[in-house]
Amino acid sequence: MTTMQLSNRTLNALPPAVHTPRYDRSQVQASIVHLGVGAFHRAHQAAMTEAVLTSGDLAWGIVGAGLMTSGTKDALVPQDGLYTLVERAAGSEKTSVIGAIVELLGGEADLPQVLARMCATSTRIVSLTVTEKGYYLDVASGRLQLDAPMVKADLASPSKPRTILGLIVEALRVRRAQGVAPFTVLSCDNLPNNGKTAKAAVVAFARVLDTELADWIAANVRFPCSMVDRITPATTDADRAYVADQLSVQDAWPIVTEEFVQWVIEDDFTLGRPDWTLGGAVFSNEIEAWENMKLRCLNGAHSTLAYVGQLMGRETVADAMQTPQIACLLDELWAEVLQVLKAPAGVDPADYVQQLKARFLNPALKHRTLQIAMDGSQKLPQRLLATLRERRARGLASPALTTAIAAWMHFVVKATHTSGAVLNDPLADELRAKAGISLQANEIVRSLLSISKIFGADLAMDAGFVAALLERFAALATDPAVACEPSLTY
Ligand code: CS2
Repeated sequence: MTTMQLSNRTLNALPPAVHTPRYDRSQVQASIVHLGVGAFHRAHQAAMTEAVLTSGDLAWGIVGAGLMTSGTKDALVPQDGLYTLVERAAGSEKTSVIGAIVELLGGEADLPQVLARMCATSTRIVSLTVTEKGYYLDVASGRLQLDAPMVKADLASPSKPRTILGLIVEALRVRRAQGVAPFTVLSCDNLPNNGKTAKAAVVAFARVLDTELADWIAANVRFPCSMVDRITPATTDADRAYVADQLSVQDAWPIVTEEFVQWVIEDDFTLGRPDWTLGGAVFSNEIEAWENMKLRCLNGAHSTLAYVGQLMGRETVADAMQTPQIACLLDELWAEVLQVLKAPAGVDPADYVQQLKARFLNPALKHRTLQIAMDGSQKLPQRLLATLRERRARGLASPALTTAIAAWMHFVVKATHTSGAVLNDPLADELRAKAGISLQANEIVRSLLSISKIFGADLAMDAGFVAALLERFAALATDPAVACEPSLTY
C-alpha cells in the first residue's frame, strides 16, 4: 500500500485517467465561505464550482468551514484542500481530484477565523449545508428555537457566535458598520423554500438583538432558494482503500457519490455569482416546485426506505429496493405523492420517479438506511406530512404515507427499548420519553403523534388518520413485509 499522500505536490503522480485541476490553484480567489463542509458539499457545490474554475474563472474559490468539528479540516489541510471525487454509475465511474476548496477551517477554535472570513470584503457568498437542524427552527411552526442552548448562548454573546445564525448576523452587522456590502446567503439544505427559511431564521435571530439590524437584513440581504440533489453516502474505510488503490496515493477523505447531480438555483445574488451552469446547474424562478418534487419524491421515499428497511434488516438503500414488498410500498407512496404534486413546468414527475428508482437501485452506492434514518423529527414534516395534509384536504386516504410514519414510530420505539441503541435526532430525549411511556401500541402512537413540533396539532385530532396510523403500526409489528404490500384501498 502506498504511503504517498494526495497534495499539490503529488498531483503529477496520479494515473492519467484521473481528472485533476487544470488551473493555477495559487491564483484562485477565495470568495465563497461555505458553512458545513461535509461530504454533500464536496460532492455537489464544490464539484460544480470546480467546473467554473476549470473554465478559467478563478474568482470563486471556497473557504470550507466545519462548525461542529475539525474533521474535514484535519483530513484535507495536509492535502492542500484536495480530495478525490468518485462519481459512480451502475457500470462505470469517473474519478476526479477537486481543487475548489482553497482554505479549510474547522471546530470551535477556528470560529473567530470563520467570522473574520465572512466579514472580509472579498467574501461575496456564504453558502450553507448544515442540515435541517442547523437552522434552529421548529419544523412544524417555523418559529426560531429561542430556548435551544446554542441559540441562547449566541444571543448572550453575539460577538462569539457558534451557530450559523449567530455567525451570519454578526458578520452582517460588522459589514454594515464598516460600509461593506452584504454577502448573499445561499442555503443548500433539503428544506422547502430553503432561502426563505434561512432568511426567516436569520432575521428572527437578529430581531432579538437589534430591531434595526433585523430590518436592514430583511431589506438588503439576498437569500436565494436552491434545490440540491446528489446522493452521497458517508465515506467508508473501504472507499478510502479503493481510492488509494486507484490513485496510488492516500486520500484521507475521498467522496464517493452517484453520477446524477442536480442544482436549481434562484438567480438572486447581490455581489455576483459563479456561472454554475458550467457544472450543470440551472437558474430558475420555480424553485418551490422543484424543491417540493425532490423533497416529496426523493427524500420522502428515502425516509420510507430507511425506516421500513431498518425494520426489515436492510442495511442499504439498494438492498431495501431489492425487497419486493418495499418496492411495492414505494410505488404506492409515489402514486400518493404524484396525485397531489404540482411539478415544475415541463417536467414529467412520472419520468422523475422512474429515474429515482434507477438511482436507488444503483448497486455501486452503499447508502446506509441508518444514515438516512437520522434526524427523523426534522425530516418527516416536509418529506411526508406535507403530502399527507394535501391529500387529507382532498379527502384522499394515504396508506403508504401512513405506513412510512408508522415505520418511523417503530424505529423510535426500537431505539428506545434496545439497550445501547443510539437515536440520532435533536429531539431524541423527547422522542424516547414519549415512546417509553407505555408498552401499549395505542398509547405509544398517540404519544408520539402529540409532539406538535413534528406533527402540528391537526393530525392528532383527525380520528380517521389516527385509526389508520394505529392499524399500520399494528400491521408493521405483526409482519413488516406483509404490511408493506399494496393496500389497494384507493
Ligand atoms: C437523504 C438525503 O440522508 C438523507 O436524509 O435523503 O441526504 C439525500 O441523499 C439527498 O437529499 C439527495 O440529494
